[in-house]
Amino acid sequence: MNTATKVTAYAGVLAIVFGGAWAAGAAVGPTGGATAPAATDHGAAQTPSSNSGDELPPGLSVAENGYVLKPLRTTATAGEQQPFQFTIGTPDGGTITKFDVEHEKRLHLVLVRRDGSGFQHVHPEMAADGTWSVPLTLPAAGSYRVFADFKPENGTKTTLGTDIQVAGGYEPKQYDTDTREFTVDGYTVRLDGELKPGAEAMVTTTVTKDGKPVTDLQPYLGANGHLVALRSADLAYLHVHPMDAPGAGPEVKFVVEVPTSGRYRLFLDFQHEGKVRTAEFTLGTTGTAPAPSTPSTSTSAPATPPADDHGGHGG
Ligand SMILES: [Cu+2]
Repeated sequence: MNTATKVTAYAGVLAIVFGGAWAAGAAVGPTGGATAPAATDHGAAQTPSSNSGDELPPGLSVAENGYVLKPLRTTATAGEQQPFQFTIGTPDGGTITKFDVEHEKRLHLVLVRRDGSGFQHVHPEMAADGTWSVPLTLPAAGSYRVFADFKPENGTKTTLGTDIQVAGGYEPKQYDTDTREFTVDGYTVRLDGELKPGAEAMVTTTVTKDGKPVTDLQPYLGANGHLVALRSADLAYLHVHPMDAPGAGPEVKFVVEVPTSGRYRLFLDFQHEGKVRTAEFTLGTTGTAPAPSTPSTSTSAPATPPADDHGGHGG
């Protein structure tokens, strides 16, 4: 137990003696999140729906909420399978070894090249000392963004990001037109719905094979599919909530929070006949952010931004 923790524990005892107001002050005291008190667990950091687009989305920083992503190496060789290893640490140099299971895993690792290509979603294994490891093959040169999505035990759900550099001739891809249909291994996946800046948007993905709807999708990470949405310009990692739906396809629906206008890359992992495949899409926002005080087309539209009653994001 470090000094800060001791101080807080002592403060907690005093708080019981001196009452509630004191407790509130102590709970957000000097611990900095590594020993995150319950008060911040579902607090301000988890309620992102300001309509301004100024709030920083997850995944843009290597350190947040009192956690630090520490890769052991930040370079890799194109086309070679190599272990990618990292720890989740605390600012004072500690290493976190206890994580909650979320979406069936203790940590989700998503990576994509900085141009928006080469998406991978893998699940590293953790050694007893807190070192996470996963074999990775990065197929081509470039800079790859890596996202670690996790929630330490008694901590805050967090997405941290860092980069892996792969030497060689880099031929970036340009995703500047909307792409709503993707074919992989004979499956065609379509994405319907519009992204509106500053609002939550529902998107529907539909999986077909040989022109027929697939109605026996298999659960993957606790849902019929798993969607990752990234802002193209900076690879911000957006809040996505899977929507409960009866049956097993062909439709899988998600709610995506789109903070700003611009273009987004969306990646759907779905499982059928024992194999997970990924469909990818490019989508620009349409329209403008809903103005809180301007009654427009809908007479029933609330004057306030849509409330985020979903808690954390569903990464
Ligand atoms: Cu995952």
